[in-house]
Amino acid sequence: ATSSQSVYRATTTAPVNIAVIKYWGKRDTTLNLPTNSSLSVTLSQRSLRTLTTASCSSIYPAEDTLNLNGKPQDIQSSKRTLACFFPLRIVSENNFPTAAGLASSAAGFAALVRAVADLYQLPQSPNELSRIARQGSGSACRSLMGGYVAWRTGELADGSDSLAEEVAPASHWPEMRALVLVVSAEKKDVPSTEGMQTTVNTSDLFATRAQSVVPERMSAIEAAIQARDFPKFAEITMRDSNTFHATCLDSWPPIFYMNDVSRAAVRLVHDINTAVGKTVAAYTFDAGPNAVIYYEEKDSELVAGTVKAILGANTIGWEGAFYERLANVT
Ligand code: 2P0
Repeated sequence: ATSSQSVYRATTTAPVNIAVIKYWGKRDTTLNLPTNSSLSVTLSQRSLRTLTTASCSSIYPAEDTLNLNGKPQDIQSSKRTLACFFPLRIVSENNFPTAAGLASSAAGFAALVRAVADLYQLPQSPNELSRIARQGSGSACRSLMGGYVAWRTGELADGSDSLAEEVAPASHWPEMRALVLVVSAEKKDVPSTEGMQTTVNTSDLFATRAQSVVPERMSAIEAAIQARDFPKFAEITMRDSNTFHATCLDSWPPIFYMNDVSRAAVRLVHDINTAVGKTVAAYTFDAGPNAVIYYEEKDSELVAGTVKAILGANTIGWEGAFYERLANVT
């Protein structure tokens, strides 16, 4: 092919991140600015990841296209996708269920922004790219970095200081493990964007969570991560998941993301911790019934083994029921 017919391509992957301090609520829906800061653990890309190729060529038709999981997508009607776009052809694939509360939009928009930045060889740092990814999906800004990542709510009206930053690399706490329990691969009933605005507009508990509960938890969990204090990290993680789901229940009409299997996982984790007399496991749930259980490698047999033995029959998967991940990004 002559150079005028060349196709320029960049392929990248981005990981899923699972929040331990949850993002829920926007103070600006256009710029996608959150009402509170959040903090997450980035999972390894060995299984839960988005693979995206961005390409451009003079031989392509003028229109931008996006193909997700083998199907052409209607991007012209999706303002959030267009906000991240140049004239391009994008092909993206998740190796896990899309929109099932497994952070597919986080990995998806992070991979999209990174692929486009790589294609055009843009000099921006991951922190700067996080500002773009945030406008696709809030949680996506935290998937541009590995390890422990905070998304600072920021104070400026234009959102320029609402960015993600690495709190600690994965190598800081190499014993950390995450077990992803796939309870359902169905698309969630209430999409996050819609659910969080219902909560912002109707829940009485919400303001307390955003204004006083979360800021204290952010400092406390950052200190726990720096000190590799698993019991502290675990308690804050479990409490924040519970508070987030409490504001969902307090919304009007109420929003339910957890189901009976999710609640069985909560009880089981508390039973394990009570039985051994210390906190060795922590659960967290996003906008869906699937559980992520954090534990340390030394407790793998006890935690992952017990959870698999007791809840294995109640979980489903797309390649088996369990997905064990190191919180390491390559
Ligand atoms: C989080 N979640 O911090 C929280 C916890 C779900 C529960 O971020 O509207 O898909 O696209 O900015 O990022 C899911 O919400 O929402 C989410 P948008 P997003 O991970």
